[in-house]
Amino acid sequence: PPTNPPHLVVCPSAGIGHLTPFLRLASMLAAASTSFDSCRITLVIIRPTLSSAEANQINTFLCTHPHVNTSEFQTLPCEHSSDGPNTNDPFLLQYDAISRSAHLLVHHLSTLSPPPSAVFSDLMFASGINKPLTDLGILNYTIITSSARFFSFMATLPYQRGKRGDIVEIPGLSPILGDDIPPIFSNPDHIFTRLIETNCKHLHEAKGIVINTFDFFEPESISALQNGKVLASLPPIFPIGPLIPFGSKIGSNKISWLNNQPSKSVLFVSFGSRTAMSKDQIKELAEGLDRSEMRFLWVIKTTVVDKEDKEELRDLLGEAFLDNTKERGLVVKDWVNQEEVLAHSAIGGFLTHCGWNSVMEAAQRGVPLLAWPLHGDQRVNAGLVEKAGLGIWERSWGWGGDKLVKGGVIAKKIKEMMTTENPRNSAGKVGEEATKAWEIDGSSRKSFETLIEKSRR
Ligand code: BUP
Repeated sequence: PPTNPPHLVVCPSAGIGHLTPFLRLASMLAAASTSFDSCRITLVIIRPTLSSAEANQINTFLCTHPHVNTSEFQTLPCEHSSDGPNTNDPFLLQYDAISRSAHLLVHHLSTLSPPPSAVFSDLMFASGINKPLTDLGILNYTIITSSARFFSFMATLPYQRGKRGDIVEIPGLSPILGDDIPPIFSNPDHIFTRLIETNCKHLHEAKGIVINTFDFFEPESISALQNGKVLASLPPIFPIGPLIPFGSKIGSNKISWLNNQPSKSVLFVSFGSRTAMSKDQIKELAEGLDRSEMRFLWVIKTTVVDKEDKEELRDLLGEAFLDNTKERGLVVKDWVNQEEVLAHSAIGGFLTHCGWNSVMEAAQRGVPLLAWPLHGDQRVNAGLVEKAGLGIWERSWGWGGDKLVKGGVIAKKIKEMMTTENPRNSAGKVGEEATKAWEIDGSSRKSFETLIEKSRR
C-alpha cells in the first residue's frame, strides 16, 4: 500500500538567537528534500513573537521558501505574578511560557496532516514533548543553539551537586572556570536554571541531539558527547554546523557603504539581538572606536526588545563623536543583515558578544573576533573562540555591566585584533575548516546526511 511521504516539522522557540538556527535548519531540510520525492517540511510559527526582528525574519524566510508549509502555534500567556518567574527579561518569560505550553504543542503536532514523521524542536520543549512524541511513534530531535561545550554544562546541570567552586568538572572535558558560568546557575530557584534543569532531564527521551557546531571547532566536547563520556544516557549527537545561511539578501545602505571601503579594513561591531549595553559603556566604546582610528560599522542597541528602541544616535553618542568619525565609521540602530555583512570583503574583524550564532557565522567566513562576552553562554563561547584561533578575548573585561571598560583599553584591543597577523591568519584557517566540514565527506555534511536518513524512516 502507498505510504505517506516523510513529513519533517521544525519547532523553534523565542528570540532571534533561537529562531535563526531553526530557519536555517528548515531551509537545509527543504534543500535536501529536493533530492528525494515529495518530502513535506513544516515550520511551526510560535506566537507571539517578541521582537520586530523575529517577525521580519519569518516573513523573509517564507518569501524565499514558498514550498515550506507553516502552522501557527499560540503559547500560553507569560506569567508576571509575584509568585511567578523571578525575572523581568521578556525573553526568559517567553521561554517559560513556551516550556509550559509544550503539552499543547504535542496535541497541535498530532493533528497535523499528514502526521509528522520527525520533529526538530528547541530544548525549551524537551520536558513536555520528548516522551509523548516518542509514544506517538514520532521521532523527536532536540536542537541545541549553543556550543557543544556549554550544552555539556547544561546537560549535566541536573546532576551537579552542591555549590559551584572555582572550576566546574564535566566528564571528558577540560574544566570550565566557575567565573565563566553565569551566577544565576548557582541559584536553583532562578527561572532560567529551573528551565534548563527541567528540560535537560528529558534529553535521553529524544531520538538525537542536533548541535550547531563542527568537529574542527569543538573536537573535545563533540568527542566526549559522542562517546557518552559527558552523560551516558544521551542519545546520538549530530554536529551540523556552521548551519548554512538561507541567503536572505536584502540590499541596504550599509552594504553600499561597505562597497566603498578597502578590503578587510572595517571592524563590525554588534552585541546581538538581546543585549543592551549601558549608556556609559556605549560612550566608552565610542571613545574606543574613535581612538582606535579604525573604520567601523556599529549596530547599537539600547533596549532589550528592539521595538522599544527610540533613542536618537546624536543624543546617545554626541555630535563630536559622529563628526570625528564620519569619514570612517557608520553607526546604525536598525537591523543589518549580519550574515551578508560578515561575508563582505571590506570586513576585517568583528567585535562581538559571542552569541553562538555570531561565532558560527564568523567561523564560516574566517572573520577574526574580538570577544566581549556579556552574559549567558558567552564566556564559555569566548573561550572556544580563543582556543580555536578565531579571535582574542580580554578576560578582565568581566561580565556585561560588571564594570566600565574604558575607551583607551578598548582602542588598544581593537588595534591588536585588526592589525596583528594572528588572529587574522588563524581565523582564516578556521574559515577553511568550516568550508571543509560541508564538503563531500566533511564532518558536518556526513552528520547531516545521517540525520536526514534517520529522520525519514
Ligand atoms: Br543585532 C543583529 N542582524 O542587526 P546570536 C543580529 N543579527 O542579522 P543573540 C542580524 O541575529 P542569544 C542584526 O547574524 C545572528 O544570526 C545574527 O544571534 C543576527 O546572539 C542572530 O549571535 C543573533 O546568537 O542571541 O541575539 O544575543 O542570546 O540567543 O545568543
